[in-house]
Amino acid sequence: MEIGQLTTDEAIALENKYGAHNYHPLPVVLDRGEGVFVWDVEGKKYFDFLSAYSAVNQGHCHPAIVDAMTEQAKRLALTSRAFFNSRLGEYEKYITEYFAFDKVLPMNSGAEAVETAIKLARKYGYEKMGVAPEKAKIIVANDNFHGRTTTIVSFSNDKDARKNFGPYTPGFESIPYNDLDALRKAVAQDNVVAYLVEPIQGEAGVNTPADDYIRKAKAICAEHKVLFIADEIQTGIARTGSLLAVCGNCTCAGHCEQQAETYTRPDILILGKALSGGAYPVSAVLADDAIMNVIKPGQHGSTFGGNPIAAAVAIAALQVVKDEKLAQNARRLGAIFRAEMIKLADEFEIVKLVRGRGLLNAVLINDTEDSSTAWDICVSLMHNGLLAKPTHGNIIRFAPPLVMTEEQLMQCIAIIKSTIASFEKK
Ligand code: IF1
Repeated sequence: MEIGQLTTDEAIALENKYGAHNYHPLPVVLDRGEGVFVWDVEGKKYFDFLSAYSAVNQGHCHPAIVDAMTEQAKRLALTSRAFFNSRLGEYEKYITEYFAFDKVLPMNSGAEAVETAIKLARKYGYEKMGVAPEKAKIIVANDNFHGRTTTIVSFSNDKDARKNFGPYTPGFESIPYNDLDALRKAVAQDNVVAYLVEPIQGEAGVNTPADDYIRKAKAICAEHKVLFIADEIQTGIARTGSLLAVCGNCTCAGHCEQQAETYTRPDILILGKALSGGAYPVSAVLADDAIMNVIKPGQHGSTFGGNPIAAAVAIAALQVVKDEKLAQNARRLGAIFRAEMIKLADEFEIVKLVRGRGLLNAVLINDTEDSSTAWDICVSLMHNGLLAKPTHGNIIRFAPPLVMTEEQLMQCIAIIKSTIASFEKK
């Protein structure tokens, strides 16, 4: 079957018949992507306002990233870590200097990197903090999303993500997000080794905490000698208008050697998604030697972790972020987007509010959690040439590639406005 010969209905029928039903996609079959645009199998063009959940920050099929990937794929794709390879050391130096940490542990998916951070924190707890064997406890936030492995869903309160996947991994305690008193109480307990948190909760509906929450949360962790682990898989790599969401409101909105006073340096930083610009599964855990060196040969790893293609792709993807000033663009366009969505909320009953930072935003639709309004609006947006998808309940996440121009953004805002207007109860 030639690429691009399938119709939308044929492609959907094949996925329904032969693929597990672990997703409920919008009824569109994408066939090509370039920058902020994607095309379906019938050649219809759309603005991508999801960016594969913030993996495609650099835009679809960015030439510099694709070239790096294809060049390396033609030279050496995979060696396993049984041997050294000519790209990994160069990448490890590049990324550790880029984010100012001593070391990186390269993995593939975000969940694998989160699992790596959990293992690192636990091992550090036993070997450096004197935590009693098997007693390590990690604090997490309610409504978290850190991936879908059995250990990670063990500390999820999302029933769909968790139900019937037990028995669950012990050693986790969940507290209210954006609640410093709850955190202070939790980390004061015995055997607590870390607090694992998203600087902005993406899946929870772009739940943005108080401006000083992350900074104060880290300070509380430091006071109790508990590791502060930032999951920046979705919020990192310029998405929120700075290099990392933990950069706070740093005005440089770029790569400032992380010396800005607003920067909250995590003890362990977790990256994924846009670390590869969406071209290849690449994730990473960064930490300083005191923490990272508790992992000795043979104690952790993966077949593809740190492979030459991932190394080449990640260098290219991070270079694009710097060269094209994506954080600055995300900051500027995000402010315009939220201002326009606030006007929408003022004008239309159906829009409750907008929230977010940079180009990670969400619009809360004024309807009951179980209503299909947000979904119906996204289907209409699709017909009108813009792809977005609801998160939980009636919240629509809007997250375009960070390479979007202001002119393109205004076109998208016009599409969103006219679509929302058509849903306003007459
Ligand atoms: C799905 C959600 C977003 C993440 C954070 C770790 C991971 C993710 C903060 C795991 C992944 C993806 C997973 C994808 C949909 C998407 C998602 F809806 F699931 F929650 F973005 F909000 N930490 N998020 O956001 O990374 O293993 O997927 O590479 O599973 O449906 P991964």
